[in-house]
Amino acid sequence: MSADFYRFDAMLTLEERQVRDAVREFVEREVRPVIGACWREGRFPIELVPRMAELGLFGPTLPERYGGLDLGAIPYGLMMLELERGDSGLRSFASVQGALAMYAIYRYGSEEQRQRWLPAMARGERIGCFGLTEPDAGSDPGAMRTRARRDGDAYVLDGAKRWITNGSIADVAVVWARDDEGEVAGFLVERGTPGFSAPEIETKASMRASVTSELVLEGVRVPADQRLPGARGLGAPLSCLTQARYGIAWGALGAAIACYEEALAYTKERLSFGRPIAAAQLTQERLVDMLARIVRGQLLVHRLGQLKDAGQMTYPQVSLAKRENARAALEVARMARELLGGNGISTEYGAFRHMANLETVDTYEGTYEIHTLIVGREITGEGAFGR
Ligand code: TGC
Ligand code: FAD
Repeated sequence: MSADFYRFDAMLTLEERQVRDAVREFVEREVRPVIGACWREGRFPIELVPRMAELGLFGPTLPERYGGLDLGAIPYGLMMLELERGDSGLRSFASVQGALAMYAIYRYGSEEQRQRWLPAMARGERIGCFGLTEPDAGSDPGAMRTRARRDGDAYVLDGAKRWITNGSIADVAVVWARDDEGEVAGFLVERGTPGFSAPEIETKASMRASVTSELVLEGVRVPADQRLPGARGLGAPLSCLTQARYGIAWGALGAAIACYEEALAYTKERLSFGRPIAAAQLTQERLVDMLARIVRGQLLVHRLGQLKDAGQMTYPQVSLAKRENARAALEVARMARELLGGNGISTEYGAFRHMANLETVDTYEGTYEIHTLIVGREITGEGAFGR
């Protein structure tokens, strides 16, 4: 029995199933066999990037003239789900490349900036990152300290970003900073620009098959035409987060489904006290709890996708879905790890790796608490963030 308990499949169109199947097959054939070792070694499998590009995983909802596939929200979500069935780190790569860096350039960039970066990024020939979080400004990005001072025909950037996915391997960093007027603005900072470096964070016990970095900006001179002309104010980077959070709400379910399927198969095979552990009532309760979270999550993101395509999706709706599905997936992974007993802590199985990754998924792109407060503000009209 797969995780498709409510015939979710039947809600999908033929095109949606084809897109999903292509990514599923890639993950089965090319990701699953190597990902446990990559994770153990703390290595992002960068050799998979060209194949991911071929599958259209980078910016697939963007128009074809920029290298996208003009895909709708549901097939995009299915892509993220299947990718994260393999590993959250791979989905993170695609989210940052497509929904954060490419989306920022698409939505706020000049035509020249779009032409220069988007098709090459869609082909996976150029890698992007998105620098919003700082050492002292994570949940509250409005408290950012990075500054962009105008100096003739350039801006001079000073500051630091932290926890930046793809940072050390990126050709271009979308960096958010306050300008002389105190407005949040976006800048395209290219690798190799003097004063700019991106040291990798090597201490992660989560997302080990993903590159995460600091961005150091010390007097970095960026030509004025590398400012994103359409981005003014904090709403610009936050609107990019809405795109990525949407994909994460789908993606997290992929990790949950991988954990559920692994635990179900394992408990049917594994004997204890002379019978499969799947025959124990307590095991069945766990399995049903896992399945229930997955089914709820599937229905939630499918409806969210419909709203997105209809142009009716609001960012608090996205917050609710990210909050629920990231937390549900983490709970599913924890239950799977437990059901696998000692094997549950081994990277020969997926449960622990997914569980550790999902600790990040629950935190990044807005923590559980921040999404609670976003939805809380929406329904009460009262902001409770503290500022
Ligand atoms: P606030 O007054 O609420 O908002 C300022 C302006 O922005 C608008 N806005 C949004 N627009 C689109 N989408 C959203 N999600 C938006 N959230 C807010 C808002 O309407 C307002 O517009 P306007 O026209 O009225 O000016 O700003 P605030 O400073 O009070 O902040 C609110 C808060 C806490 C919700 C926001 O700061 C927040 O979302 N914090 C969480 C930060 C976060 O999620 N960081 C993620 C960094 S990127 C990342 O983690 C990548 S990991 C990716 C991967 O590897 O997959
Ligand atoms: P804090 O903001 O310091 O929060 C700490 C705790 O306090 C949390 O539990 C939080 O919920 C709670 N808290 C904070 N404020 C409140 C409040 N008002 N009420 C109640 N509780 C509160 N960022 C990027 O910009 N780009 C990236 O590519 C990126 N990739 C990432 C990859 C990884 C592996 C990780 C771990 C993070 C990444 N991030 C990235 C950063 C991520 O978005 C932040 O870690 C996240 O937004 C939380 O910020 P923080 O770590 O500073 O935690």
